[in-house]
Order: sequence, then C-alpha cells, then structure tokens
Amino acid sequence: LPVIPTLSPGASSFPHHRATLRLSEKFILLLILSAFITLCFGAFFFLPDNSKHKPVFQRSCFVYKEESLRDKIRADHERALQEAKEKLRKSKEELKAEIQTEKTKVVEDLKKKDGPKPLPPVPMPKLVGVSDGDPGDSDTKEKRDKIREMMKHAWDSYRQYGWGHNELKPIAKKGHSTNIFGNSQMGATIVDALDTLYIMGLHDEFKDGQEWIEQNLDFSVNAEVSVFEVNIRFIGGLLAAYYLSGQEVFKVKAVQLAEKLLPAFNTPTGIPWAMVNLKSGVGRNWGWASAGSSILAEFGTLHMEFVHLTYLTGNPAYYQKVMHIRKLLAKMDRPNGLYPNYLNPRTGRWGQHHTSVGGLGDSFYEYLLKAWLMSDKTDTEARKTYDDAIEAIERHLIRKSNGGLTFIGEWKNGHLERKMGHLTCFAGGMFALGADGSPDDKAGHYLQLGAEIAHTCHESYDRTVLKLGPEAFKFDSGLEAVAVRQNEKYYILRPEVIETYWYMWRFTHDPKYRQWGWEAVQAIDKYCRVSGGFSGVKDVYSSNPTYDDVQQSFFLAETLKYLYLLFSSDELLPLENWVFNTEAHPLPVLHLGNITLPGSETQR
Ligand code: DMJ
Repeated sequence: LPVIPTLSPGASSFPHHRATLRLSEKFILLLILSAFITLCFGAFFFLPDNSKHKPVFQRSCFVYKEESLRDKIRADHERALQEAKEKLRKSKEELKAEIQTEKTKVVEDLKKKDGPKPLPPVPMPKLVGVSDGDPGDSDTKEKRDKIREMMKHAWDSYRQYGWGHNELKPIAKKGHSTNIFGNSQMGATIVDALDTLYIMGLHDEFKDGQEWIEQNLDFSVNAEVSVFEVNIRFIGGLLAAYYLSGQEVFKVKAVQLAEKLLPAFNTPTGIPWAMVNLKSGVGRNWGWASAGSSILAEFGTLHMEFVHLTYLTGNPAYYQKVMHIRKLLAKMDRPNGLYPNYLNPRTGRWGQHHTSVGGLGDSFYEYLLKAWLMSDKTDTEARKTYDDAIEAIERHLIRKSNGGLTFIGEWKNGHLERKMGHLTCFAGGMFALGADGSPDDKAGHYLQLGAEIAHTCHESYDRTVLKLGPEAFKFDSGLEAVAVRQNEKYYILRPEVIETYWYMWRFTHDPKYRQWGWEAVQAIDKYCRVSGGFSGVKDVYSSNPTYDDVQQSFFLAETLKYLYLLFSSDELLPLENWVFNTEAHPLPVLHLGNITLPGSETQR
C-alpha cells in the first residue's frame, strides 16, 4: 500500500511561497462574504425596529448611521412604483405628450450648453404717462396719500414677516403660499407688487424688490405651478416692471420663466395644461375640472404677455402658441354662441356646458378685447371674437332683477343661475373699455351697461355690514345682491369692483366712482387692516368678523393700484397707450401696424 504522507496541521499545509489563492479558496471566501452581506441586509431590513438584536447586527455590519440610506432606498422604490403605476394609468396621447416634453427639454438643454443667447435689441415702445399723476386738488391728494400709506403697510409687513415667501399671513406674521405656486418660494408678492411700488413712487421699496429678484428669483425649481397664475402675476409683473423702469433684469427673468412654461403646451391639441412642473416640464390638469379639461379663463389668458414675449425676444413660439389656441377655438361649435368654461386638451372637445363671465371664464373675454387694444386696434379678428362672445352673453346671461339691478348670471347646461360672483364685477370696466369700437355704434349702450354693473356691484358692498362685497350674491327669492350661503360671504381683498369703478371714472368722470372707491378704502382700512398687514374677512355680514389670515398678492398688484389710479389724474398711464393685464400689470400698446411680429407672417 502506498504510504500516504501525513499532513501537518496548520499553516504548513498551505505552501507559503504561494501569493495568490486557488479558485476553490476564492470561491469559499466569496461565499462567506456574500453570506455576511446577506445577513447584514436581512437584519437591516427585516428585523423589526424594536428588536434587541438589531443594534448588534447594525454595529457589526458597520451600518450604524445608515438609517437614511435605508429610507432613501425605500422611498426610491416607492417612487418608482408610483411612477410606474401613473404611467400605466396614462393614455397614449398623454404619454406621447410627455415624450415630446422630454424631447423639447433635451433640445433646450443642448441649446443652453452654448450659453444663454442675448436677447435681440428691440425698440422700446413709446412710453406715455409714466408720470406722477398728481390729481391737483388737495382733498383727492390726501386720499391718494392714504392709499399709498396702505400700500406701504402691506409691503413693509410682508418685508418683515414674509420676505421671499409667495404671500403673507398677517395675523400669524409669517410666510404663506397656495397650490397655485406649487411648493415654490418665488416671492410672488414682490413680483406682483413691483409696478404698484413704482407707480406710487416708493423707490426704496422698489429697489429692495429688484435686488431680491436679481439675487434670488430662480425658476429651476421642482414645483408644479399654475400656468395661468404664473403668467398673469409673474410674467405680467416682470414685463410691466421692465417697461416702467427700463431695468433689463426684469425682461431677462420674464423670458427665463416663459421658457419654463412652454412644455405645458405639449398636449395633443396644443391647449395647455393648467399646471406644469417648472423643472421636469410635465403638465397636468386640475383634478376638479370637468372631464379632465383645461379652463377657458386659464388657457385664454395668455395672449397679451405672450405677444410681448415674442416682441421682446424675437422668438415666434409664444405668438404661435396663443394664435394656435385662438384658431382652434374659432373652429369649434359653440352651444348658443357661448364658450363653455371647460375644454379637454386631449380630445379638443368641450367639457360641461357651463359659461361664466366670473370665475373660470372671465379673463378669456377680457383678453380678446385687450388683444385688440394692445395691437393698436389692428387685431380685428380678436375684436370680432370679443363682440360675438359679448353679444351671446348679453342674450343669455345678462338680466335685470325685480328691483332693477342689472346682473350677469351663470349659464349651466341651458339654465341660468341668478347668481353673480365678485369676480364677475370686473365686467363693468370691460364693457366700458370696449364701448369705443363696438359694432352698430353701440358705444353708448356698452358704457351704460358698464355703469349698471358698477351700480349692482356697489350695491353688493352697500348691503353688507362691513361695506365690503361678498364672494357671490343672488338675485332671487326676494333677495338681491346679497350672499345667501355662508361659504359665499367672505371678502379676500379682491379688486374687481374697484377695477370697474376706476374704468368708469376714466370714461365718465362721474364723482360717484371716487366716492364709492373711498368707501372701499375706509372699509378695508377699518376691517381688514391688522398690525401685520391686511387680511381677508370670512363674513362681511358680521359686525365681528374673523380673519382668513391671508394677504393676497393681488391686493398689492391690483386693489391698491386701481385705488391709487382712481385718485390720480388721467395723465398717469393713459388707456390709449397702456393696456392692463388681468392682474393690473400695465403693458404698452404695440403699434403692430408698423411692426411684424416673428411668426405672424405665416399665421395670418
Ligand atoms: C386676480 O388674480 C386676477 O384678477 C384674475 O384674473 C382673477 N382674480 C384675481 C383677483 O381676484
């Protein structure tokens, strides 16, 4: 029998001249290592948090401080799962639109690599009436000073307690925001207030705002914002600040922001989504809107700002987007000649047949008229569309109450609801503004209609305890111009009634409009003013109102601006030369008879 040599145990059994391991040895080591890792992960994820063994494992696996890693992995998994679920739920068109958005983004990113292109020099339109607007008599001047002081109080309070936030909570004395701005902190009040500060001659405050914008206003944020609100408040606000002050920064910021809104138009029809994520460019609609629709007053309130953007940048895209919307609407059937508030951006079909001159419809009509005015009355297509729309509205929505008050109701599937919103009160000013140029020489008729709406809306203020108007008021069951439901009794510092007083004042110089405006100033100062700014109130029929604790940015952009203009001379921002966007940001008339906008050659 051959002698089998005995092996001495231990190290000598491994020849020490060998520097590398054999394959089988490597395999065993790998096995041990992976068993160890599996044990660590198992203990990490599957042992309950309260297990007494868990810390032992955690220590031995050197992952003692890795809690956040675990949470991150879990969150990533959940997010991926959620995204996959959402993708599955989406229609083919939506997915296509998303892919298009991604593509546009890649192209834009590539473009950006070459650095931002400088904006082309374009002539500044003729700016008339950027003046003090001294009203002349001392009484009016005193009243105007009071309004200026209110603006300062609103601004200073925001400066102190809400700076950089979108809005202010004047009671809690801290920042505030709503879903229209997503989870962004974009200083909405600063941008919205700039031109009011400028017009009022509050130069230090204006400079402060400008500095904040230069240093902080950044749109590369992962926030899902309302396209409409961002357009009217931010783009409108920045453009007006640019035209008034001539400071380039405002133009540059407006254009940067506008680029971020463009992906919202990547829908099967070109009707934009209501919301867009500024970072990803993904858009969607409000969950509450009928049949997944976009809203008439939202996609129909882009024209003024977008035409100015094309003018200032030379980029035809803005002009083309809004003209595309106009053309699409022109081709559609309108029930009873009316425009429903809802339009589905996937199918191009109307949603519910509801028509309103208040919320959801309002500024669509306003922008038709203003597109015509802003083009130096050359955009006759817009004027004609406005005239036709108003004619149908008069026929179906405008009525006189038993008590003789003219009101504009809400059309719901062929039935007229005898209710008017505070928002609808802007229409008095719109009718007056559109009087000149109306068909069949009906100028007198429309000025009269404006006066009647102003009167009705004043009544809605006068019939309350606080002399401030409710959100909505009825005209039936013997009740006229008063709110019936508790949730329609609030006043949130809205401007529409004062806006109408101002337009009526400019066209008639009837002293009652200044008197009504002054009543509103006194009521706001008495019931809405608090040490931390101005707040909305929850019930205008209660002598002891509670506050809603929000100082809306439109209070500074619109309410106080219209009041200030009401007590200024007509030389300040004449209506022949300036058109106010729906957030009261003045934009100069573009003499489009002499200018060809890029993109317009192919459209007309
Ligand atoms: C403003 O943001 C604008 O006037 C908009 O058109 C609708 N209403 C609010 C203020 O009430």
